Amino acid sequence: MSQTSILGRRAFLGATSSLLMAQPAQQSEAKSHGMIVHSRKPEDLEMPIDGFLQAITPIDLFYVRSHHYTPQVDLESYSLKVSGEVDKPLAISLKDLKKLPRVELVGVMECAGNGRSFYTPKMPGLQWTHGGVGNARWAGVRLVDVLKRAGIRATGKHIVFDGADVSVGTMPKFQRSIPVKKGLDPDTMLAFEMNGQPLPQSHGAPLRVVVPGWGGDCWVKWLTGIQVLDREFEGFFMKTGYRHPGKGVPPGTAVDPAQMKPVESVRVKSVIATPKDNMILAQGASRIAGAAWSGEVPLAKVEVSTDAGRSWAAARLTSSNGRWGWQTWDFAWNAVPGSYKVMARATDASGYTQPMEQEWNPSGYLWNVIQTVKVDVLPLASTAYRSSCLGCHNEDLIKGQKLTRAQWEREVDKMVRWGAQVPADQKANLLDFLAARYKP
Ligand code: HEC
Ligand SMILES: Nc1nc2c(c(=O)[nH]1)N[C@H]1C(S)=C(S)[C@@H](COP(=O)(O)O)O[C@H]1N2
Ligand SMILES: [Mo]
Repeated sequence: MSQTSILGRRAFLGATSSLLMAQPAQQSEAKSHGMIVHSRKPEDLEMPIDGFLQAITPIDLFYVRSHHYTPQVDLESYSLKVSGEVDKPLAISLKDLKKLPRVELVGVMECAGNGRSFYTPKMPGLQWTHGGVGNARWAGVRLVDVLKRAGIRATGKHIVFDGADVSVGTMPKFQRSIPVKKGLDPDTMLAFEMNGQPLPQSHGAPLRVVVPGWGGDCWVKWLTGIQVLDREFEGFFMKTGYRHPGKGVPPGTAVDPAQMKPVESVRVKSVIATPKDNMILAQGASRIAGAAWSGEVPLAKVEVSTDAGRSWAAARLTSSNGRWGWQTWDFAWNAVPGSYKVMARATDASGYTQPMEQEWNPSGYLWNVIQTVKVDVLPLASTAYRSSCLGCHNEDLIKGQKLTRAQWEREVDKMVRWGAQVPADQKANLLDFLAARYKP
């Protein structure tokens, strides 16, 4: 309670003391266009569901998750400090960093809390739906090359990253450590480019960590410091935040943080971008499509069901984003009139498939329950409903009615007087449809 009021107050002061805060505020306005805004300051933006149709997420649709206000890092004075269990502590300028071999990969980054809003019972935290995830082309240098230059010692077991963002109030700094094994992986990067552009401010300019396959919380932004430790980092975001029991627990239970492990790999998951929930489709050829990804264990396949999970058929992967990227997928559906529960499920190379039921955990991390999209497929004739009735208003006005066929006829006649166009040969069909669907 007191935490929120502190935040609220600061946000308020920030907004009114115009000049000082003007720049970050404007930036989030620009970026938030077309996004689901969870918070403007700190900046927390979610990608809308259509984003899952894109093989690479454009920067202006890429989600943003910042625990603190977005810092502006001064490039002139910037240097990356490397310290701890190393023989030669370093302070490297960006220019020198860029002299190391350049590497690139397409990598999906998913916030550990993505999908939190779907858990029951609810828990505090950003109420992400599907879009706390994005897939970008990252370019930079290998973390291992930097660590080698600093002469990492055998005593080094964990690597903690520090960013330039300053804590809001007395909230702990955002710092995360990863085990040395993952840090030495040639795919773990320090990125200064995203989708061929200099890393944008919201995404960590000038430098961020890229930890392929692992939750976004490890991908520290505005990176200023790397410290090699002989044990796991003991800060708040390791010991209290971003911990998972490693299995489902009875919904609503409190679990001792000591019984949980830091979130590392994300889990295999697929999202349906089209059709959307509660859509009305015309019978015939229809497209079911979306994106799927996995973490440490590679994605193996995506399947689609149109009968609530009773039977499954393979979807076609339509991108080639490599080992760490998400893949877009597509399924050609010959839709016959009826009501459907459309689902997609992804399976990883170990044979693990997304679950049908939630496996609850206290902070609502790693949601990957199979998504269900309800759609109604109408006979071609009843598509008169779509073309004649959903032009001026949507279904909301119609849904609430419980009318007999005779009442529907009077209603349709009234709409025709108001400008609706109902072809004469389709009126009977339309009335059958309305009377069957919205009846007393
Ligand atoms: C030319 C525009 C237009 C079209 C097309 C149209 N409607 Fe309406 N409809 C309206 C308006 C305007 C209202 C009244 C909104 C209000 O008063 O809040 C309305 C209201 C309704 C209502 C709420 C009850 C009522 O009578 O106010 C129903 C049910 C309805 N429409 C059904 C239909 C059906 C079924 C069709 C297809 C045959 C249709 N509408 C097509 C304009 C249209
Ligand atoms: N310095 C810093 N790095 C950070 C964060 C942060 O708040 N501060 N948020 C982390 C979290 S929780 C996620 S999910 C990703 C989000 O990265 P994005 O905003 O580029 O999508 O950044 C991570 N890196
Ligand atoms: Mo996150």
